[in-house]
Amino acid sequence: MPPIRILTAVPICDGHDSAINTINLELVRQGIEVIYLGYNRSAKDIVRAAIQEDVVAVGLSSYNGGHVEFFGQVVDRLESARLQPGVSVFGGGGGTITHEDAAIMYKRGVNRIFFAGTPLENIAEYVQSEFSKVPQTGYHRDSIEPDSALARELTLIENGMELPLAGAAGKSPTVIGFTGPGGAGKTTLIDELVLRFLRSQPVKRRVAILSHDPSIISSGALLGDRATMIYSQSDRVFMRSMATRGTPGGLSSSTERALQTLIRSGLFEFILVETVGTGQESVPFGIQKSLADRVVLVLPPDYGGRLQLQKIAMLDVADIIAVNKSDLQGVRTAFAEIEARIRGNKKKQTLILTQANKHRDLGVDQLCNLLFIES
Ligand code: B12
Repeated sequence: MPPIRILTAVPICDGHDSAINTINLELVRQGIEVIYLGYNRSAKDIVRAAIQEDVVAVGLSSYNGGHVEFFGQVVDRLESARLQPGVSVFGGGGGTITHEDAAIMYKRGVNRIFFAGTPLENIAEYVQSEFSKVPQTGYHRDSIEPDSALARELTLIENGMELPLAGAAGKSPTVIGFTGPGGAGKTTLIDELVLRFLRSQPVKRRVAILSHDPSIISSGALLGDRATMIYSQSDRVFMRSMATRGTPGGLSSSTERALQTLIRSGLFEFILVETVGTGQESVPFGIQKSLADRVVLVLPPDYGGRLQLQKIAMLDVADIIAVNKSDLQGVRTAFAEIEARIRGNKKKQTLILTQANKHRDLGVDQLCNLLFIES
């Protein structure tokens, strides 16, 4: 049985994320793949993410007092998307959600509310028993959401089904791979690049993100890159989170087919693929970079010294090396050491400094030009 995939989030004007963080971890431990969207999220953003991720259910953690209306809005929006089967909505909010409120919420279509004091195992049991048998085989044929069929196709691919490649092979989008160790800032960098894409390209143009996170031993996964994304919450962005499901090296065994499907959909100008945090010997897009047109290695300045650099295989393969977090100490040394390391490769490789957590960073602008304009 493929793992159950659900989306969790905290509503708009609500920063109480401690409960959902605890619940997410318990669900992951029980083998569930949890896509976490983060806190302060609108009903529109939640439903867009649920459709793109093709989840069976949405779990909301609400403490701001607006739960009756907010849960209802999420249910209504999901119903209007006409997905088959529909996506269930459940959640909790400790003592802020009374039994009377819950009764109204059930009438509006909410599947289940968990009250204060519920043991976490009960929540995990509910998710397992309620959603493990939801069939995800059809193509959302009646859905009015253009992304829903593509999202379902990606689910079928991930679950190991052999599908004919649909869609015409028209103008191919540029596939850009992003890799590097965990904590280098890959997700924030991608989000900043998306912001520049949305601002500089005509409004009809869209971008896709295929983002990977590791599965843990019991087969669950916390797919949390969406929670870091600010600008990628846009109808012009199709984002899909994939768990590695046991495949080592940074990507999933389904990545290649998922990429072919995104390419042939004809919907995107660029496809940005983010690997999990990788180790020294990883070359996730292949030595010949068969999986991406361009590959960006994102490194933090504190990689541990010149000797460590010799061991990073991606330094021989990447087209662009972005030393991110360029506000940190030691960045000048890092730049000089990496420059010396790649000089011997005698390849056309570009080395730049970026600070993705800063607005209008010139290094990110430069990276954006290299990838979106000069590509
Ligand atoms: C911790 C906490 C905080 C922390 C939040 C830390 C964080 N990052 O989450 C801090 C101190 C920062 C904080 C701040 C504020 N808080 Co506060 N906070 C709480 C507190 C004490 C606990 C909430 C909690 O995390 N519980 C732990 C969870 C695990 O247990 P639980 O709530 O019982 O939930 C169970 C089930 O409901 C279920 N569940 C919960 N969510 C979900 C989701 C899913 C998907 C599922 C399946 C189940 C589920 O699982 C749990 C298992 O038993 C509550 C009071 C309380 N006792 O509930 C107030 C409370 C929620 N806060 C409150 C307020 C007012 C605020 C502030 C506005 C205060 C202020 N004036 O600044 C700010 C706003 C913060 C913001 N940005 O939104 C009020 C809300 C009142 C309301 N809505 O009418 C409360 C109720 C306190 C009160 N009695 O006044 N808060």
